[in-house]
Amino acid sequence: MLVCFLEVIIFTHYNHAMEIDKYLDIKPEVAKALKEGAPVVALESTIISHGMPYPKNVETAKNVEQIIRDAGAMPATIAILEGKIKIGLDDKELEYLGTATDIEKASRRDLGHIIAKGLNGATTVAATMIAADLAGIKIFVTGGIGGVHRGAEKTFDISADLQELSKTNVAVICAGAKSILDIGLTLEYLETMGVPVAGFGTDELPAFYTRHSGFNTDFRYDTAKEAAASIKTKWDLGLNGGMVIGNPVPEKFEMDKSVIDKAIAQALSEAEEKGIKGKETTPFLLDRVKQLTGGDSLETNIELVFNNAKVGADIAVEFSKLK
Ligand code: PSU
Ligand code: MN
Repeated sequence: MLVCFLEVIIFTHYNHAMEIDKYLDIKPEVAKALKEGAPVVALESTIISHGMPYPKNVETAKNVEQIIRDAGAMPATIAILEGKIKIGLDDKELEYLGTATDIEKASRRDLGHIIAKGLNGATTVAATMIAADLAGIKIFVTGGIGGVHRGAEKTFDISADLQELSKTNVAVICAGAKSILDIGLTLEYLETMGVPVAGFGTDELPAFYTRHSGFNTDFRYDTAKEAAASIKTKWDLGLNGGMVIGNPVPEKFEMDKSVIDKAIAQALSEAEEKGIKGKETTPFLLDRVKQLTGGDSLETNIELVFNNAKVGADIAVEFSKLK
């Protein structure tokens, strides 16, 4: 009876693994690093397809990968291409993501549909976490996470990124959340869902373009080693879910708070006027803020991602030593 029970468990588990394999396409150098337990860093693709203009988007994606390699880790940019979950992209694929117009924004809800139809998708934070977890990657670097939108008490607009952080075991290194969101409510939501939020070298959650949001984080880590130990301990305790590590943009690339606040206020009122809803909201706001602030915000955006890549790679290196 026990043997039979175990067989069912093992068989079901094996079957699930087989089914996943047919959807996943892991780049050989990434597969090798994972097999050896070497440090690997996941990267999202929405930032390439929807977040920055060409050619800066592709240039940035390549530079981010190089920064991660230089810090001793293996980069794995994640996207859905022709219905396959690609873990690790080559230069041609990065170029395609940065130029093509048939790339859908893919979050948790969209994955099954996009993959079944053989379509292309740029993965959000939530979807990148899911894909990274399937491949066995535990550390993920991005620019900013989604969150609770301003006025969410009326619109119910809360990013699926937050639910994902409560259940999928991937740590996210980011520059906090843009103030297109309600940062205070985002932190309340994460607290309710049991997601730890830490500042890297700061007591505050950064506000993406600026180093300060006025909201303190729960914890502060000053070294990659401390951050890695905290992540490892959480999962050792069986506490599922991710962790947010907020890394502020370097001071010399920070934006002027009044400039960015003004652009955000205008973008929000335009979104309301136009009745923008659902998955269009975040891309609309990001795009308007970008246009209203001109080249400055793009420069800041690029620099903060570089900074996150270095810190994320250092954390991945420390994390790999703990296993
Ligand atoms: N915030 C940013 N830049 C981004 C995003 C958010 O500052 O590129 C993207 C990320 O991919 C994030 C997604 O996961 O938007 C959240 O979208 P939504 O709010 O629709 O869940
Ligand atoms: Mn939303």
